[in-house]
Parts: sequence; C-alpha cells; structure tokens
Amino acid sequence: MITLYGVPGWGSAISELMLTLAKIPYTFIDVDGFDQPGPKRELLKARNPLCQVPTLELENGEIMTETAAIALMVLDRCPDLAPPIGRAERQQFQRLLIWLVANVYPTFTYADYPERWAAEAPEQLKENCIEYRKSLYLWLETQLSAQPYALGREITLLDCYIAVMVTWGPRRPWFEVNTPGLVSVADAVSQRGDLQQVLRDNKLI
Ligand SMILES: N[C@@H](CCC(=O)N[C@@H](CS)C(=O)NCC(=O)O)C(=O)O
Repeated sequence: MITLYGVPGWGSAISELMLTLAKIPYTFIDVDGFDQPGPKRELLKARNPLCQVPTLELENGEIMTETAAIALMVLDRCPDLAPPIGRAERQQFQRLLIWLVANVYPTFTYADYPERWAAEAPEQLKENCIEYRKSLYLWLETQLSAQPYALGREITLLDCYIAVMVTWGPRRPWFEVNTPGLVSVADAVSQRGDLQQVLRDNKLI
C-alpha cells in the first residue's frame, strides 16, 4: 500500500483527494511540525530532500513527490479523472495542472518561509508573493467556463487543487469576493459523498 506523508489541510490534502477519487488505498503518516527541526523533519527529509508534503512511498518502495507528478501517476491508474484524449478540455487540464504547480505553488514556498529567501526584508517578500498569488487566482478565474467542476460536469484532478487552495491564503472571504467561480468549484468538490471523510480528516469541511 502507498504511504503518504502529510499534514492535515496542507498540500498532502491535494494528493489525498486524488488518491481517494481514484480509490487507491494509502496509509497516512502525519508529519505535522516537519518544517521545524526535529524527528518529523528527519523522517521526511530522509525520503524527500526538499522536505515537503506530500511525499509518497509507493507500493514498490519508490518515492513519489510533486502533486502534478502524483496526478499523472493517478491518471495512469484511473484515466477517467481527466478529460478524454482528443477533447479541448484535456489540453486545458494539462495546461492548468502545470500552471498551478509552476506559478501558484511557488508563491507559498517563498511567502510561507520568507526569512529563508530574504533575511533582510521577509515581510516585503511575503507581501509581494501574496499580491502576485492574488493576480494568478484572478486569471485562473477567467479560465473557468464550466460547472459544477472546473472543466465541466465530471470531476478532474484539477478540482483537487482548487478545493484545497481556496482554504489557504488569501483565505475564503477574499476568494468569495474576487473569484466566486473557484469557490463554486471548491463547494462542488466539498459536497461529494465519496470525499466527505478525507475532507473532514483535512479540516476542509
Ligand atoms: N511542488 C510541490 C510543492 C509542495 C509544497 O510546497 N508543500 C508545502 C506544504 S503545502 C511544503 O511542504 N512546504 C514546506 C517547505 O517548502 O519547506 C508539489 O506540488 O507537491
């Protein structure tokens, strides 16, 4: 079985939603506190030199990290969780999947630990990253033209990002005012019966 190292509500929640949608069983190891020195950090660092969650240990003992790579792995096992090949929505799925991890996710890397990257002006870096992230979410909102999920009537792995990221900064009240489409997608995910337990475990509902 897959072992998933994570923290409830953090990026590991994105991969938990993906695995749950695909009905792939996993064991969750809570590494809360891993971003500070201590045994949890050592445990994670031995598996992932970047010391980030999610980190997965697969059935064959291999390590898998990066939510987008995890999404691709899940799609190998459960292709229905992306639009079918040949449809325009599939290209949009591919584009937005990589766009999220290439652009939005790094704003957390820098804003969550600004002192690592700008010891002289951490608050400025944090503020700039958060403003940039808002501009990214405003653009993402313009890409939504379907309902109830981001790419149409069927859920895709892209929706897992939206459901979790809407609970992070700049926080739900900002999303409600500025990106109601993203909130609507997150709410549609939250209402799914097959995700209730994992959503609760991650304090997403
Ligand atoms: N590119 C990675 C980013 C993962 C990531 O940044 N996770 C955050 C938690 S939500 C983390 O572990 N942060 C700790 C750190 O970067 O030191 C992915 O898509 O999985």
